Amino acid sequence: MGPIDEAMTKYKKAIKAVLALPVACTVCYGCGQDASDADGQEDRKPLNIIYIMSDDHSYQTISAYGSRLIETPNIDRLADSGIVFTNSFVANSISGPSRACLLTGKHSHKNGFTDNTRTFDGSQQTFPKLLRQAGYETAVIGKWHLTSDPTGFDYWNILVGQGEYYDPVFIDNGERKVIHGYATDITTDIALDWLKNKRDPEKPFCLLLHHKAPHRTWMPDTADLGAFDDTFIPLPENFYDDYEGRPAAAAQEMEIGRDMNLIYDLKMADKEGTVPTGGWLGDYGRELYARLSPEQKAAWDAYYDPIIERFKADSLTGDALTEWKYRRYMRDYLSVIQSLDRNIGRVLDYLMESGLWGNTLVIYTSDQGFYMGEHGWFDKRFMYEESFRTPLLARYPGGFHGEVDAFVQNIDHAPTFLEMAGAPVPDDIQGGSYLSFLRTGKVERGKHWRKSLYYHFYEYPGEHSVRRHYGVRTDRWKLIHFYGDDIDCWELYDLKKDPHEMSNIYGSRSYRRIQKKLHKELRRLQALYDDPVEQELALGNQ
Ligand code: SGN
Ligand code: CA
Repeated sequence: MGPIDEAMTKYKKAIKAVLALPVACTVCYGCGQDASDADGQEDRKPLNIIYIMSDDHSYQTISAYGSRLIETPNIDRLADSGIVFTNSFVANSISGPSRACLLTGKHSHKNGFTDNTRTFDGSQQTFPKLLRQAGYETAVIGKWHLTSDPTGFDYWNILVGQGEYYDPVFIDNGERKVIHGYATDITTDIALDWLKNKRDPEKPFCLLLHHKAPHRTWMPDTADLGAFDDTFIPLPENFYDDYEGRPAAAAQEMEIGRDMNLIYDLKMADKEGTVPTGGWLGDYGRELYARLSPEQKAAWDAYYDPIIERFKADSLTGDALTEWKYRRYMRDYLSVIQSLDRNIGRVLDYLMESGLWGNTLVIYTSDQGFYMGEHGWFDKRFMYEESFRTPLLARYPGGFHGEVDAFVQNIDHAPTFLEMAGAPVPDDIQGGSYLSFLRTGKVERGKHWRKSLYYHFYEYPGEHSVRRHYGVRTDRWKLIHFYGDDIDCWELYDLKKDPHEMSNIYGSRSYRRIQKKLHKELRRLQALYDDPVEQELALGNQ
């Protein structure tokens, strides 16, 4: 065990000891004690909610999920005293749609925000509006990405569109302001300021704290440049995938080797301009660099210039170039996570210092998962595991501590928060409340929990060329239908035998029975969620 490992073990022990301290108060919003512990009864006042969501953070890069690439000690603090959901998924693996699912508790075809080109209809029912009616104060800070202005929030201060890493523009309740600094720090500063100085301390609150990090193009904070240069980064087992039997996987445009831009994504903009820009993306990459302040540029140059020189001297080609790109991508991505984790620590520290830790539900998740080189990819979109899954950790004061393997999906947050607030959950919400998992780790007695998940992705034609598809996943099987003018293809995976989804067994005689069962389950889910796509396609094909 090296010195860093030893320090980590000590740190984790110390944190566990603090978290295990007995606590007693039920009545106030600021004493720091676990609300439900005082007399063995539930809290009489509703808990606050802090929902922290990052953008494109893979479970593969969280130590609580067993990452060997990075330690995320602050995100792990939620695991140390709360729940790691080991089967957490999204309904549509892309930002805007994921956010619309969160707000409405409904699948994309019901909330209307099916892909990133849409504008969210802010007049519809959302959980922040319902929480407000139940007496909560609500705020959203950071990435919003739904085009229309937020509705249902007492306070909103959001990034424009995707947002920038450096000197980002925020829209503060309608007013645009450029803020000097690094997006993850600034988003956290704004959130802490709201918690400390702006909210009404008499009311329970719900804060949605949405980070831009670690979205493309993975620009680290100057403080974290080079933090992972000595980390061993192995290639994923299926890095060199040939996509045999999977035409949609073969048709994507998100391969690290072919599609990742040297300048835009990997920051190889040399001063002489000899590294080819690879089109407009590279030009845009040069612009991003040009926009840095002199101090930011100096830190950037000190780190990247020697790497650029070495890169030029090595003149890599073929697999060597692809693997170099992969490791550069990963080192930047991990550095961005380091800042994210540090900033989550700032929020948790404040909750502990202020006493809010004892009566606040804290969630950490991402808008979807992300490829860390699996199948040779970056980005998301597919119903394959790495992007269908999303990390989810939750710490409910006085609640369950451990792993929960029930299937949860991002449409479940809305009903959970409403139930927790004692507000009615409208019938048209499609997700289920996971409150009993938070409290006891189990499904409520006498109730059933889902055994299968429904997924539907729509953004095609679109960036990265992932075809439209829908599907069903059970604990062992996954059935997917890719559809559209240029594709009509079913895929079936046995996740037990083939966890990396390399072998499409659809149509194989030995799996005929399970295939039939999954088609039936898919039809059941499409009827349950009222998504008529399969019927529409069948009609179109007649
Ligand atoms: C941008 C990125 C894409 C990414 C989408 C969606 N390109 O368009 O790589 O898939 O966002 O991401 S970039 O050139 O602008 O970086 S999402 O998480 O916001 O849905
Ligand atoms: Ca995203």
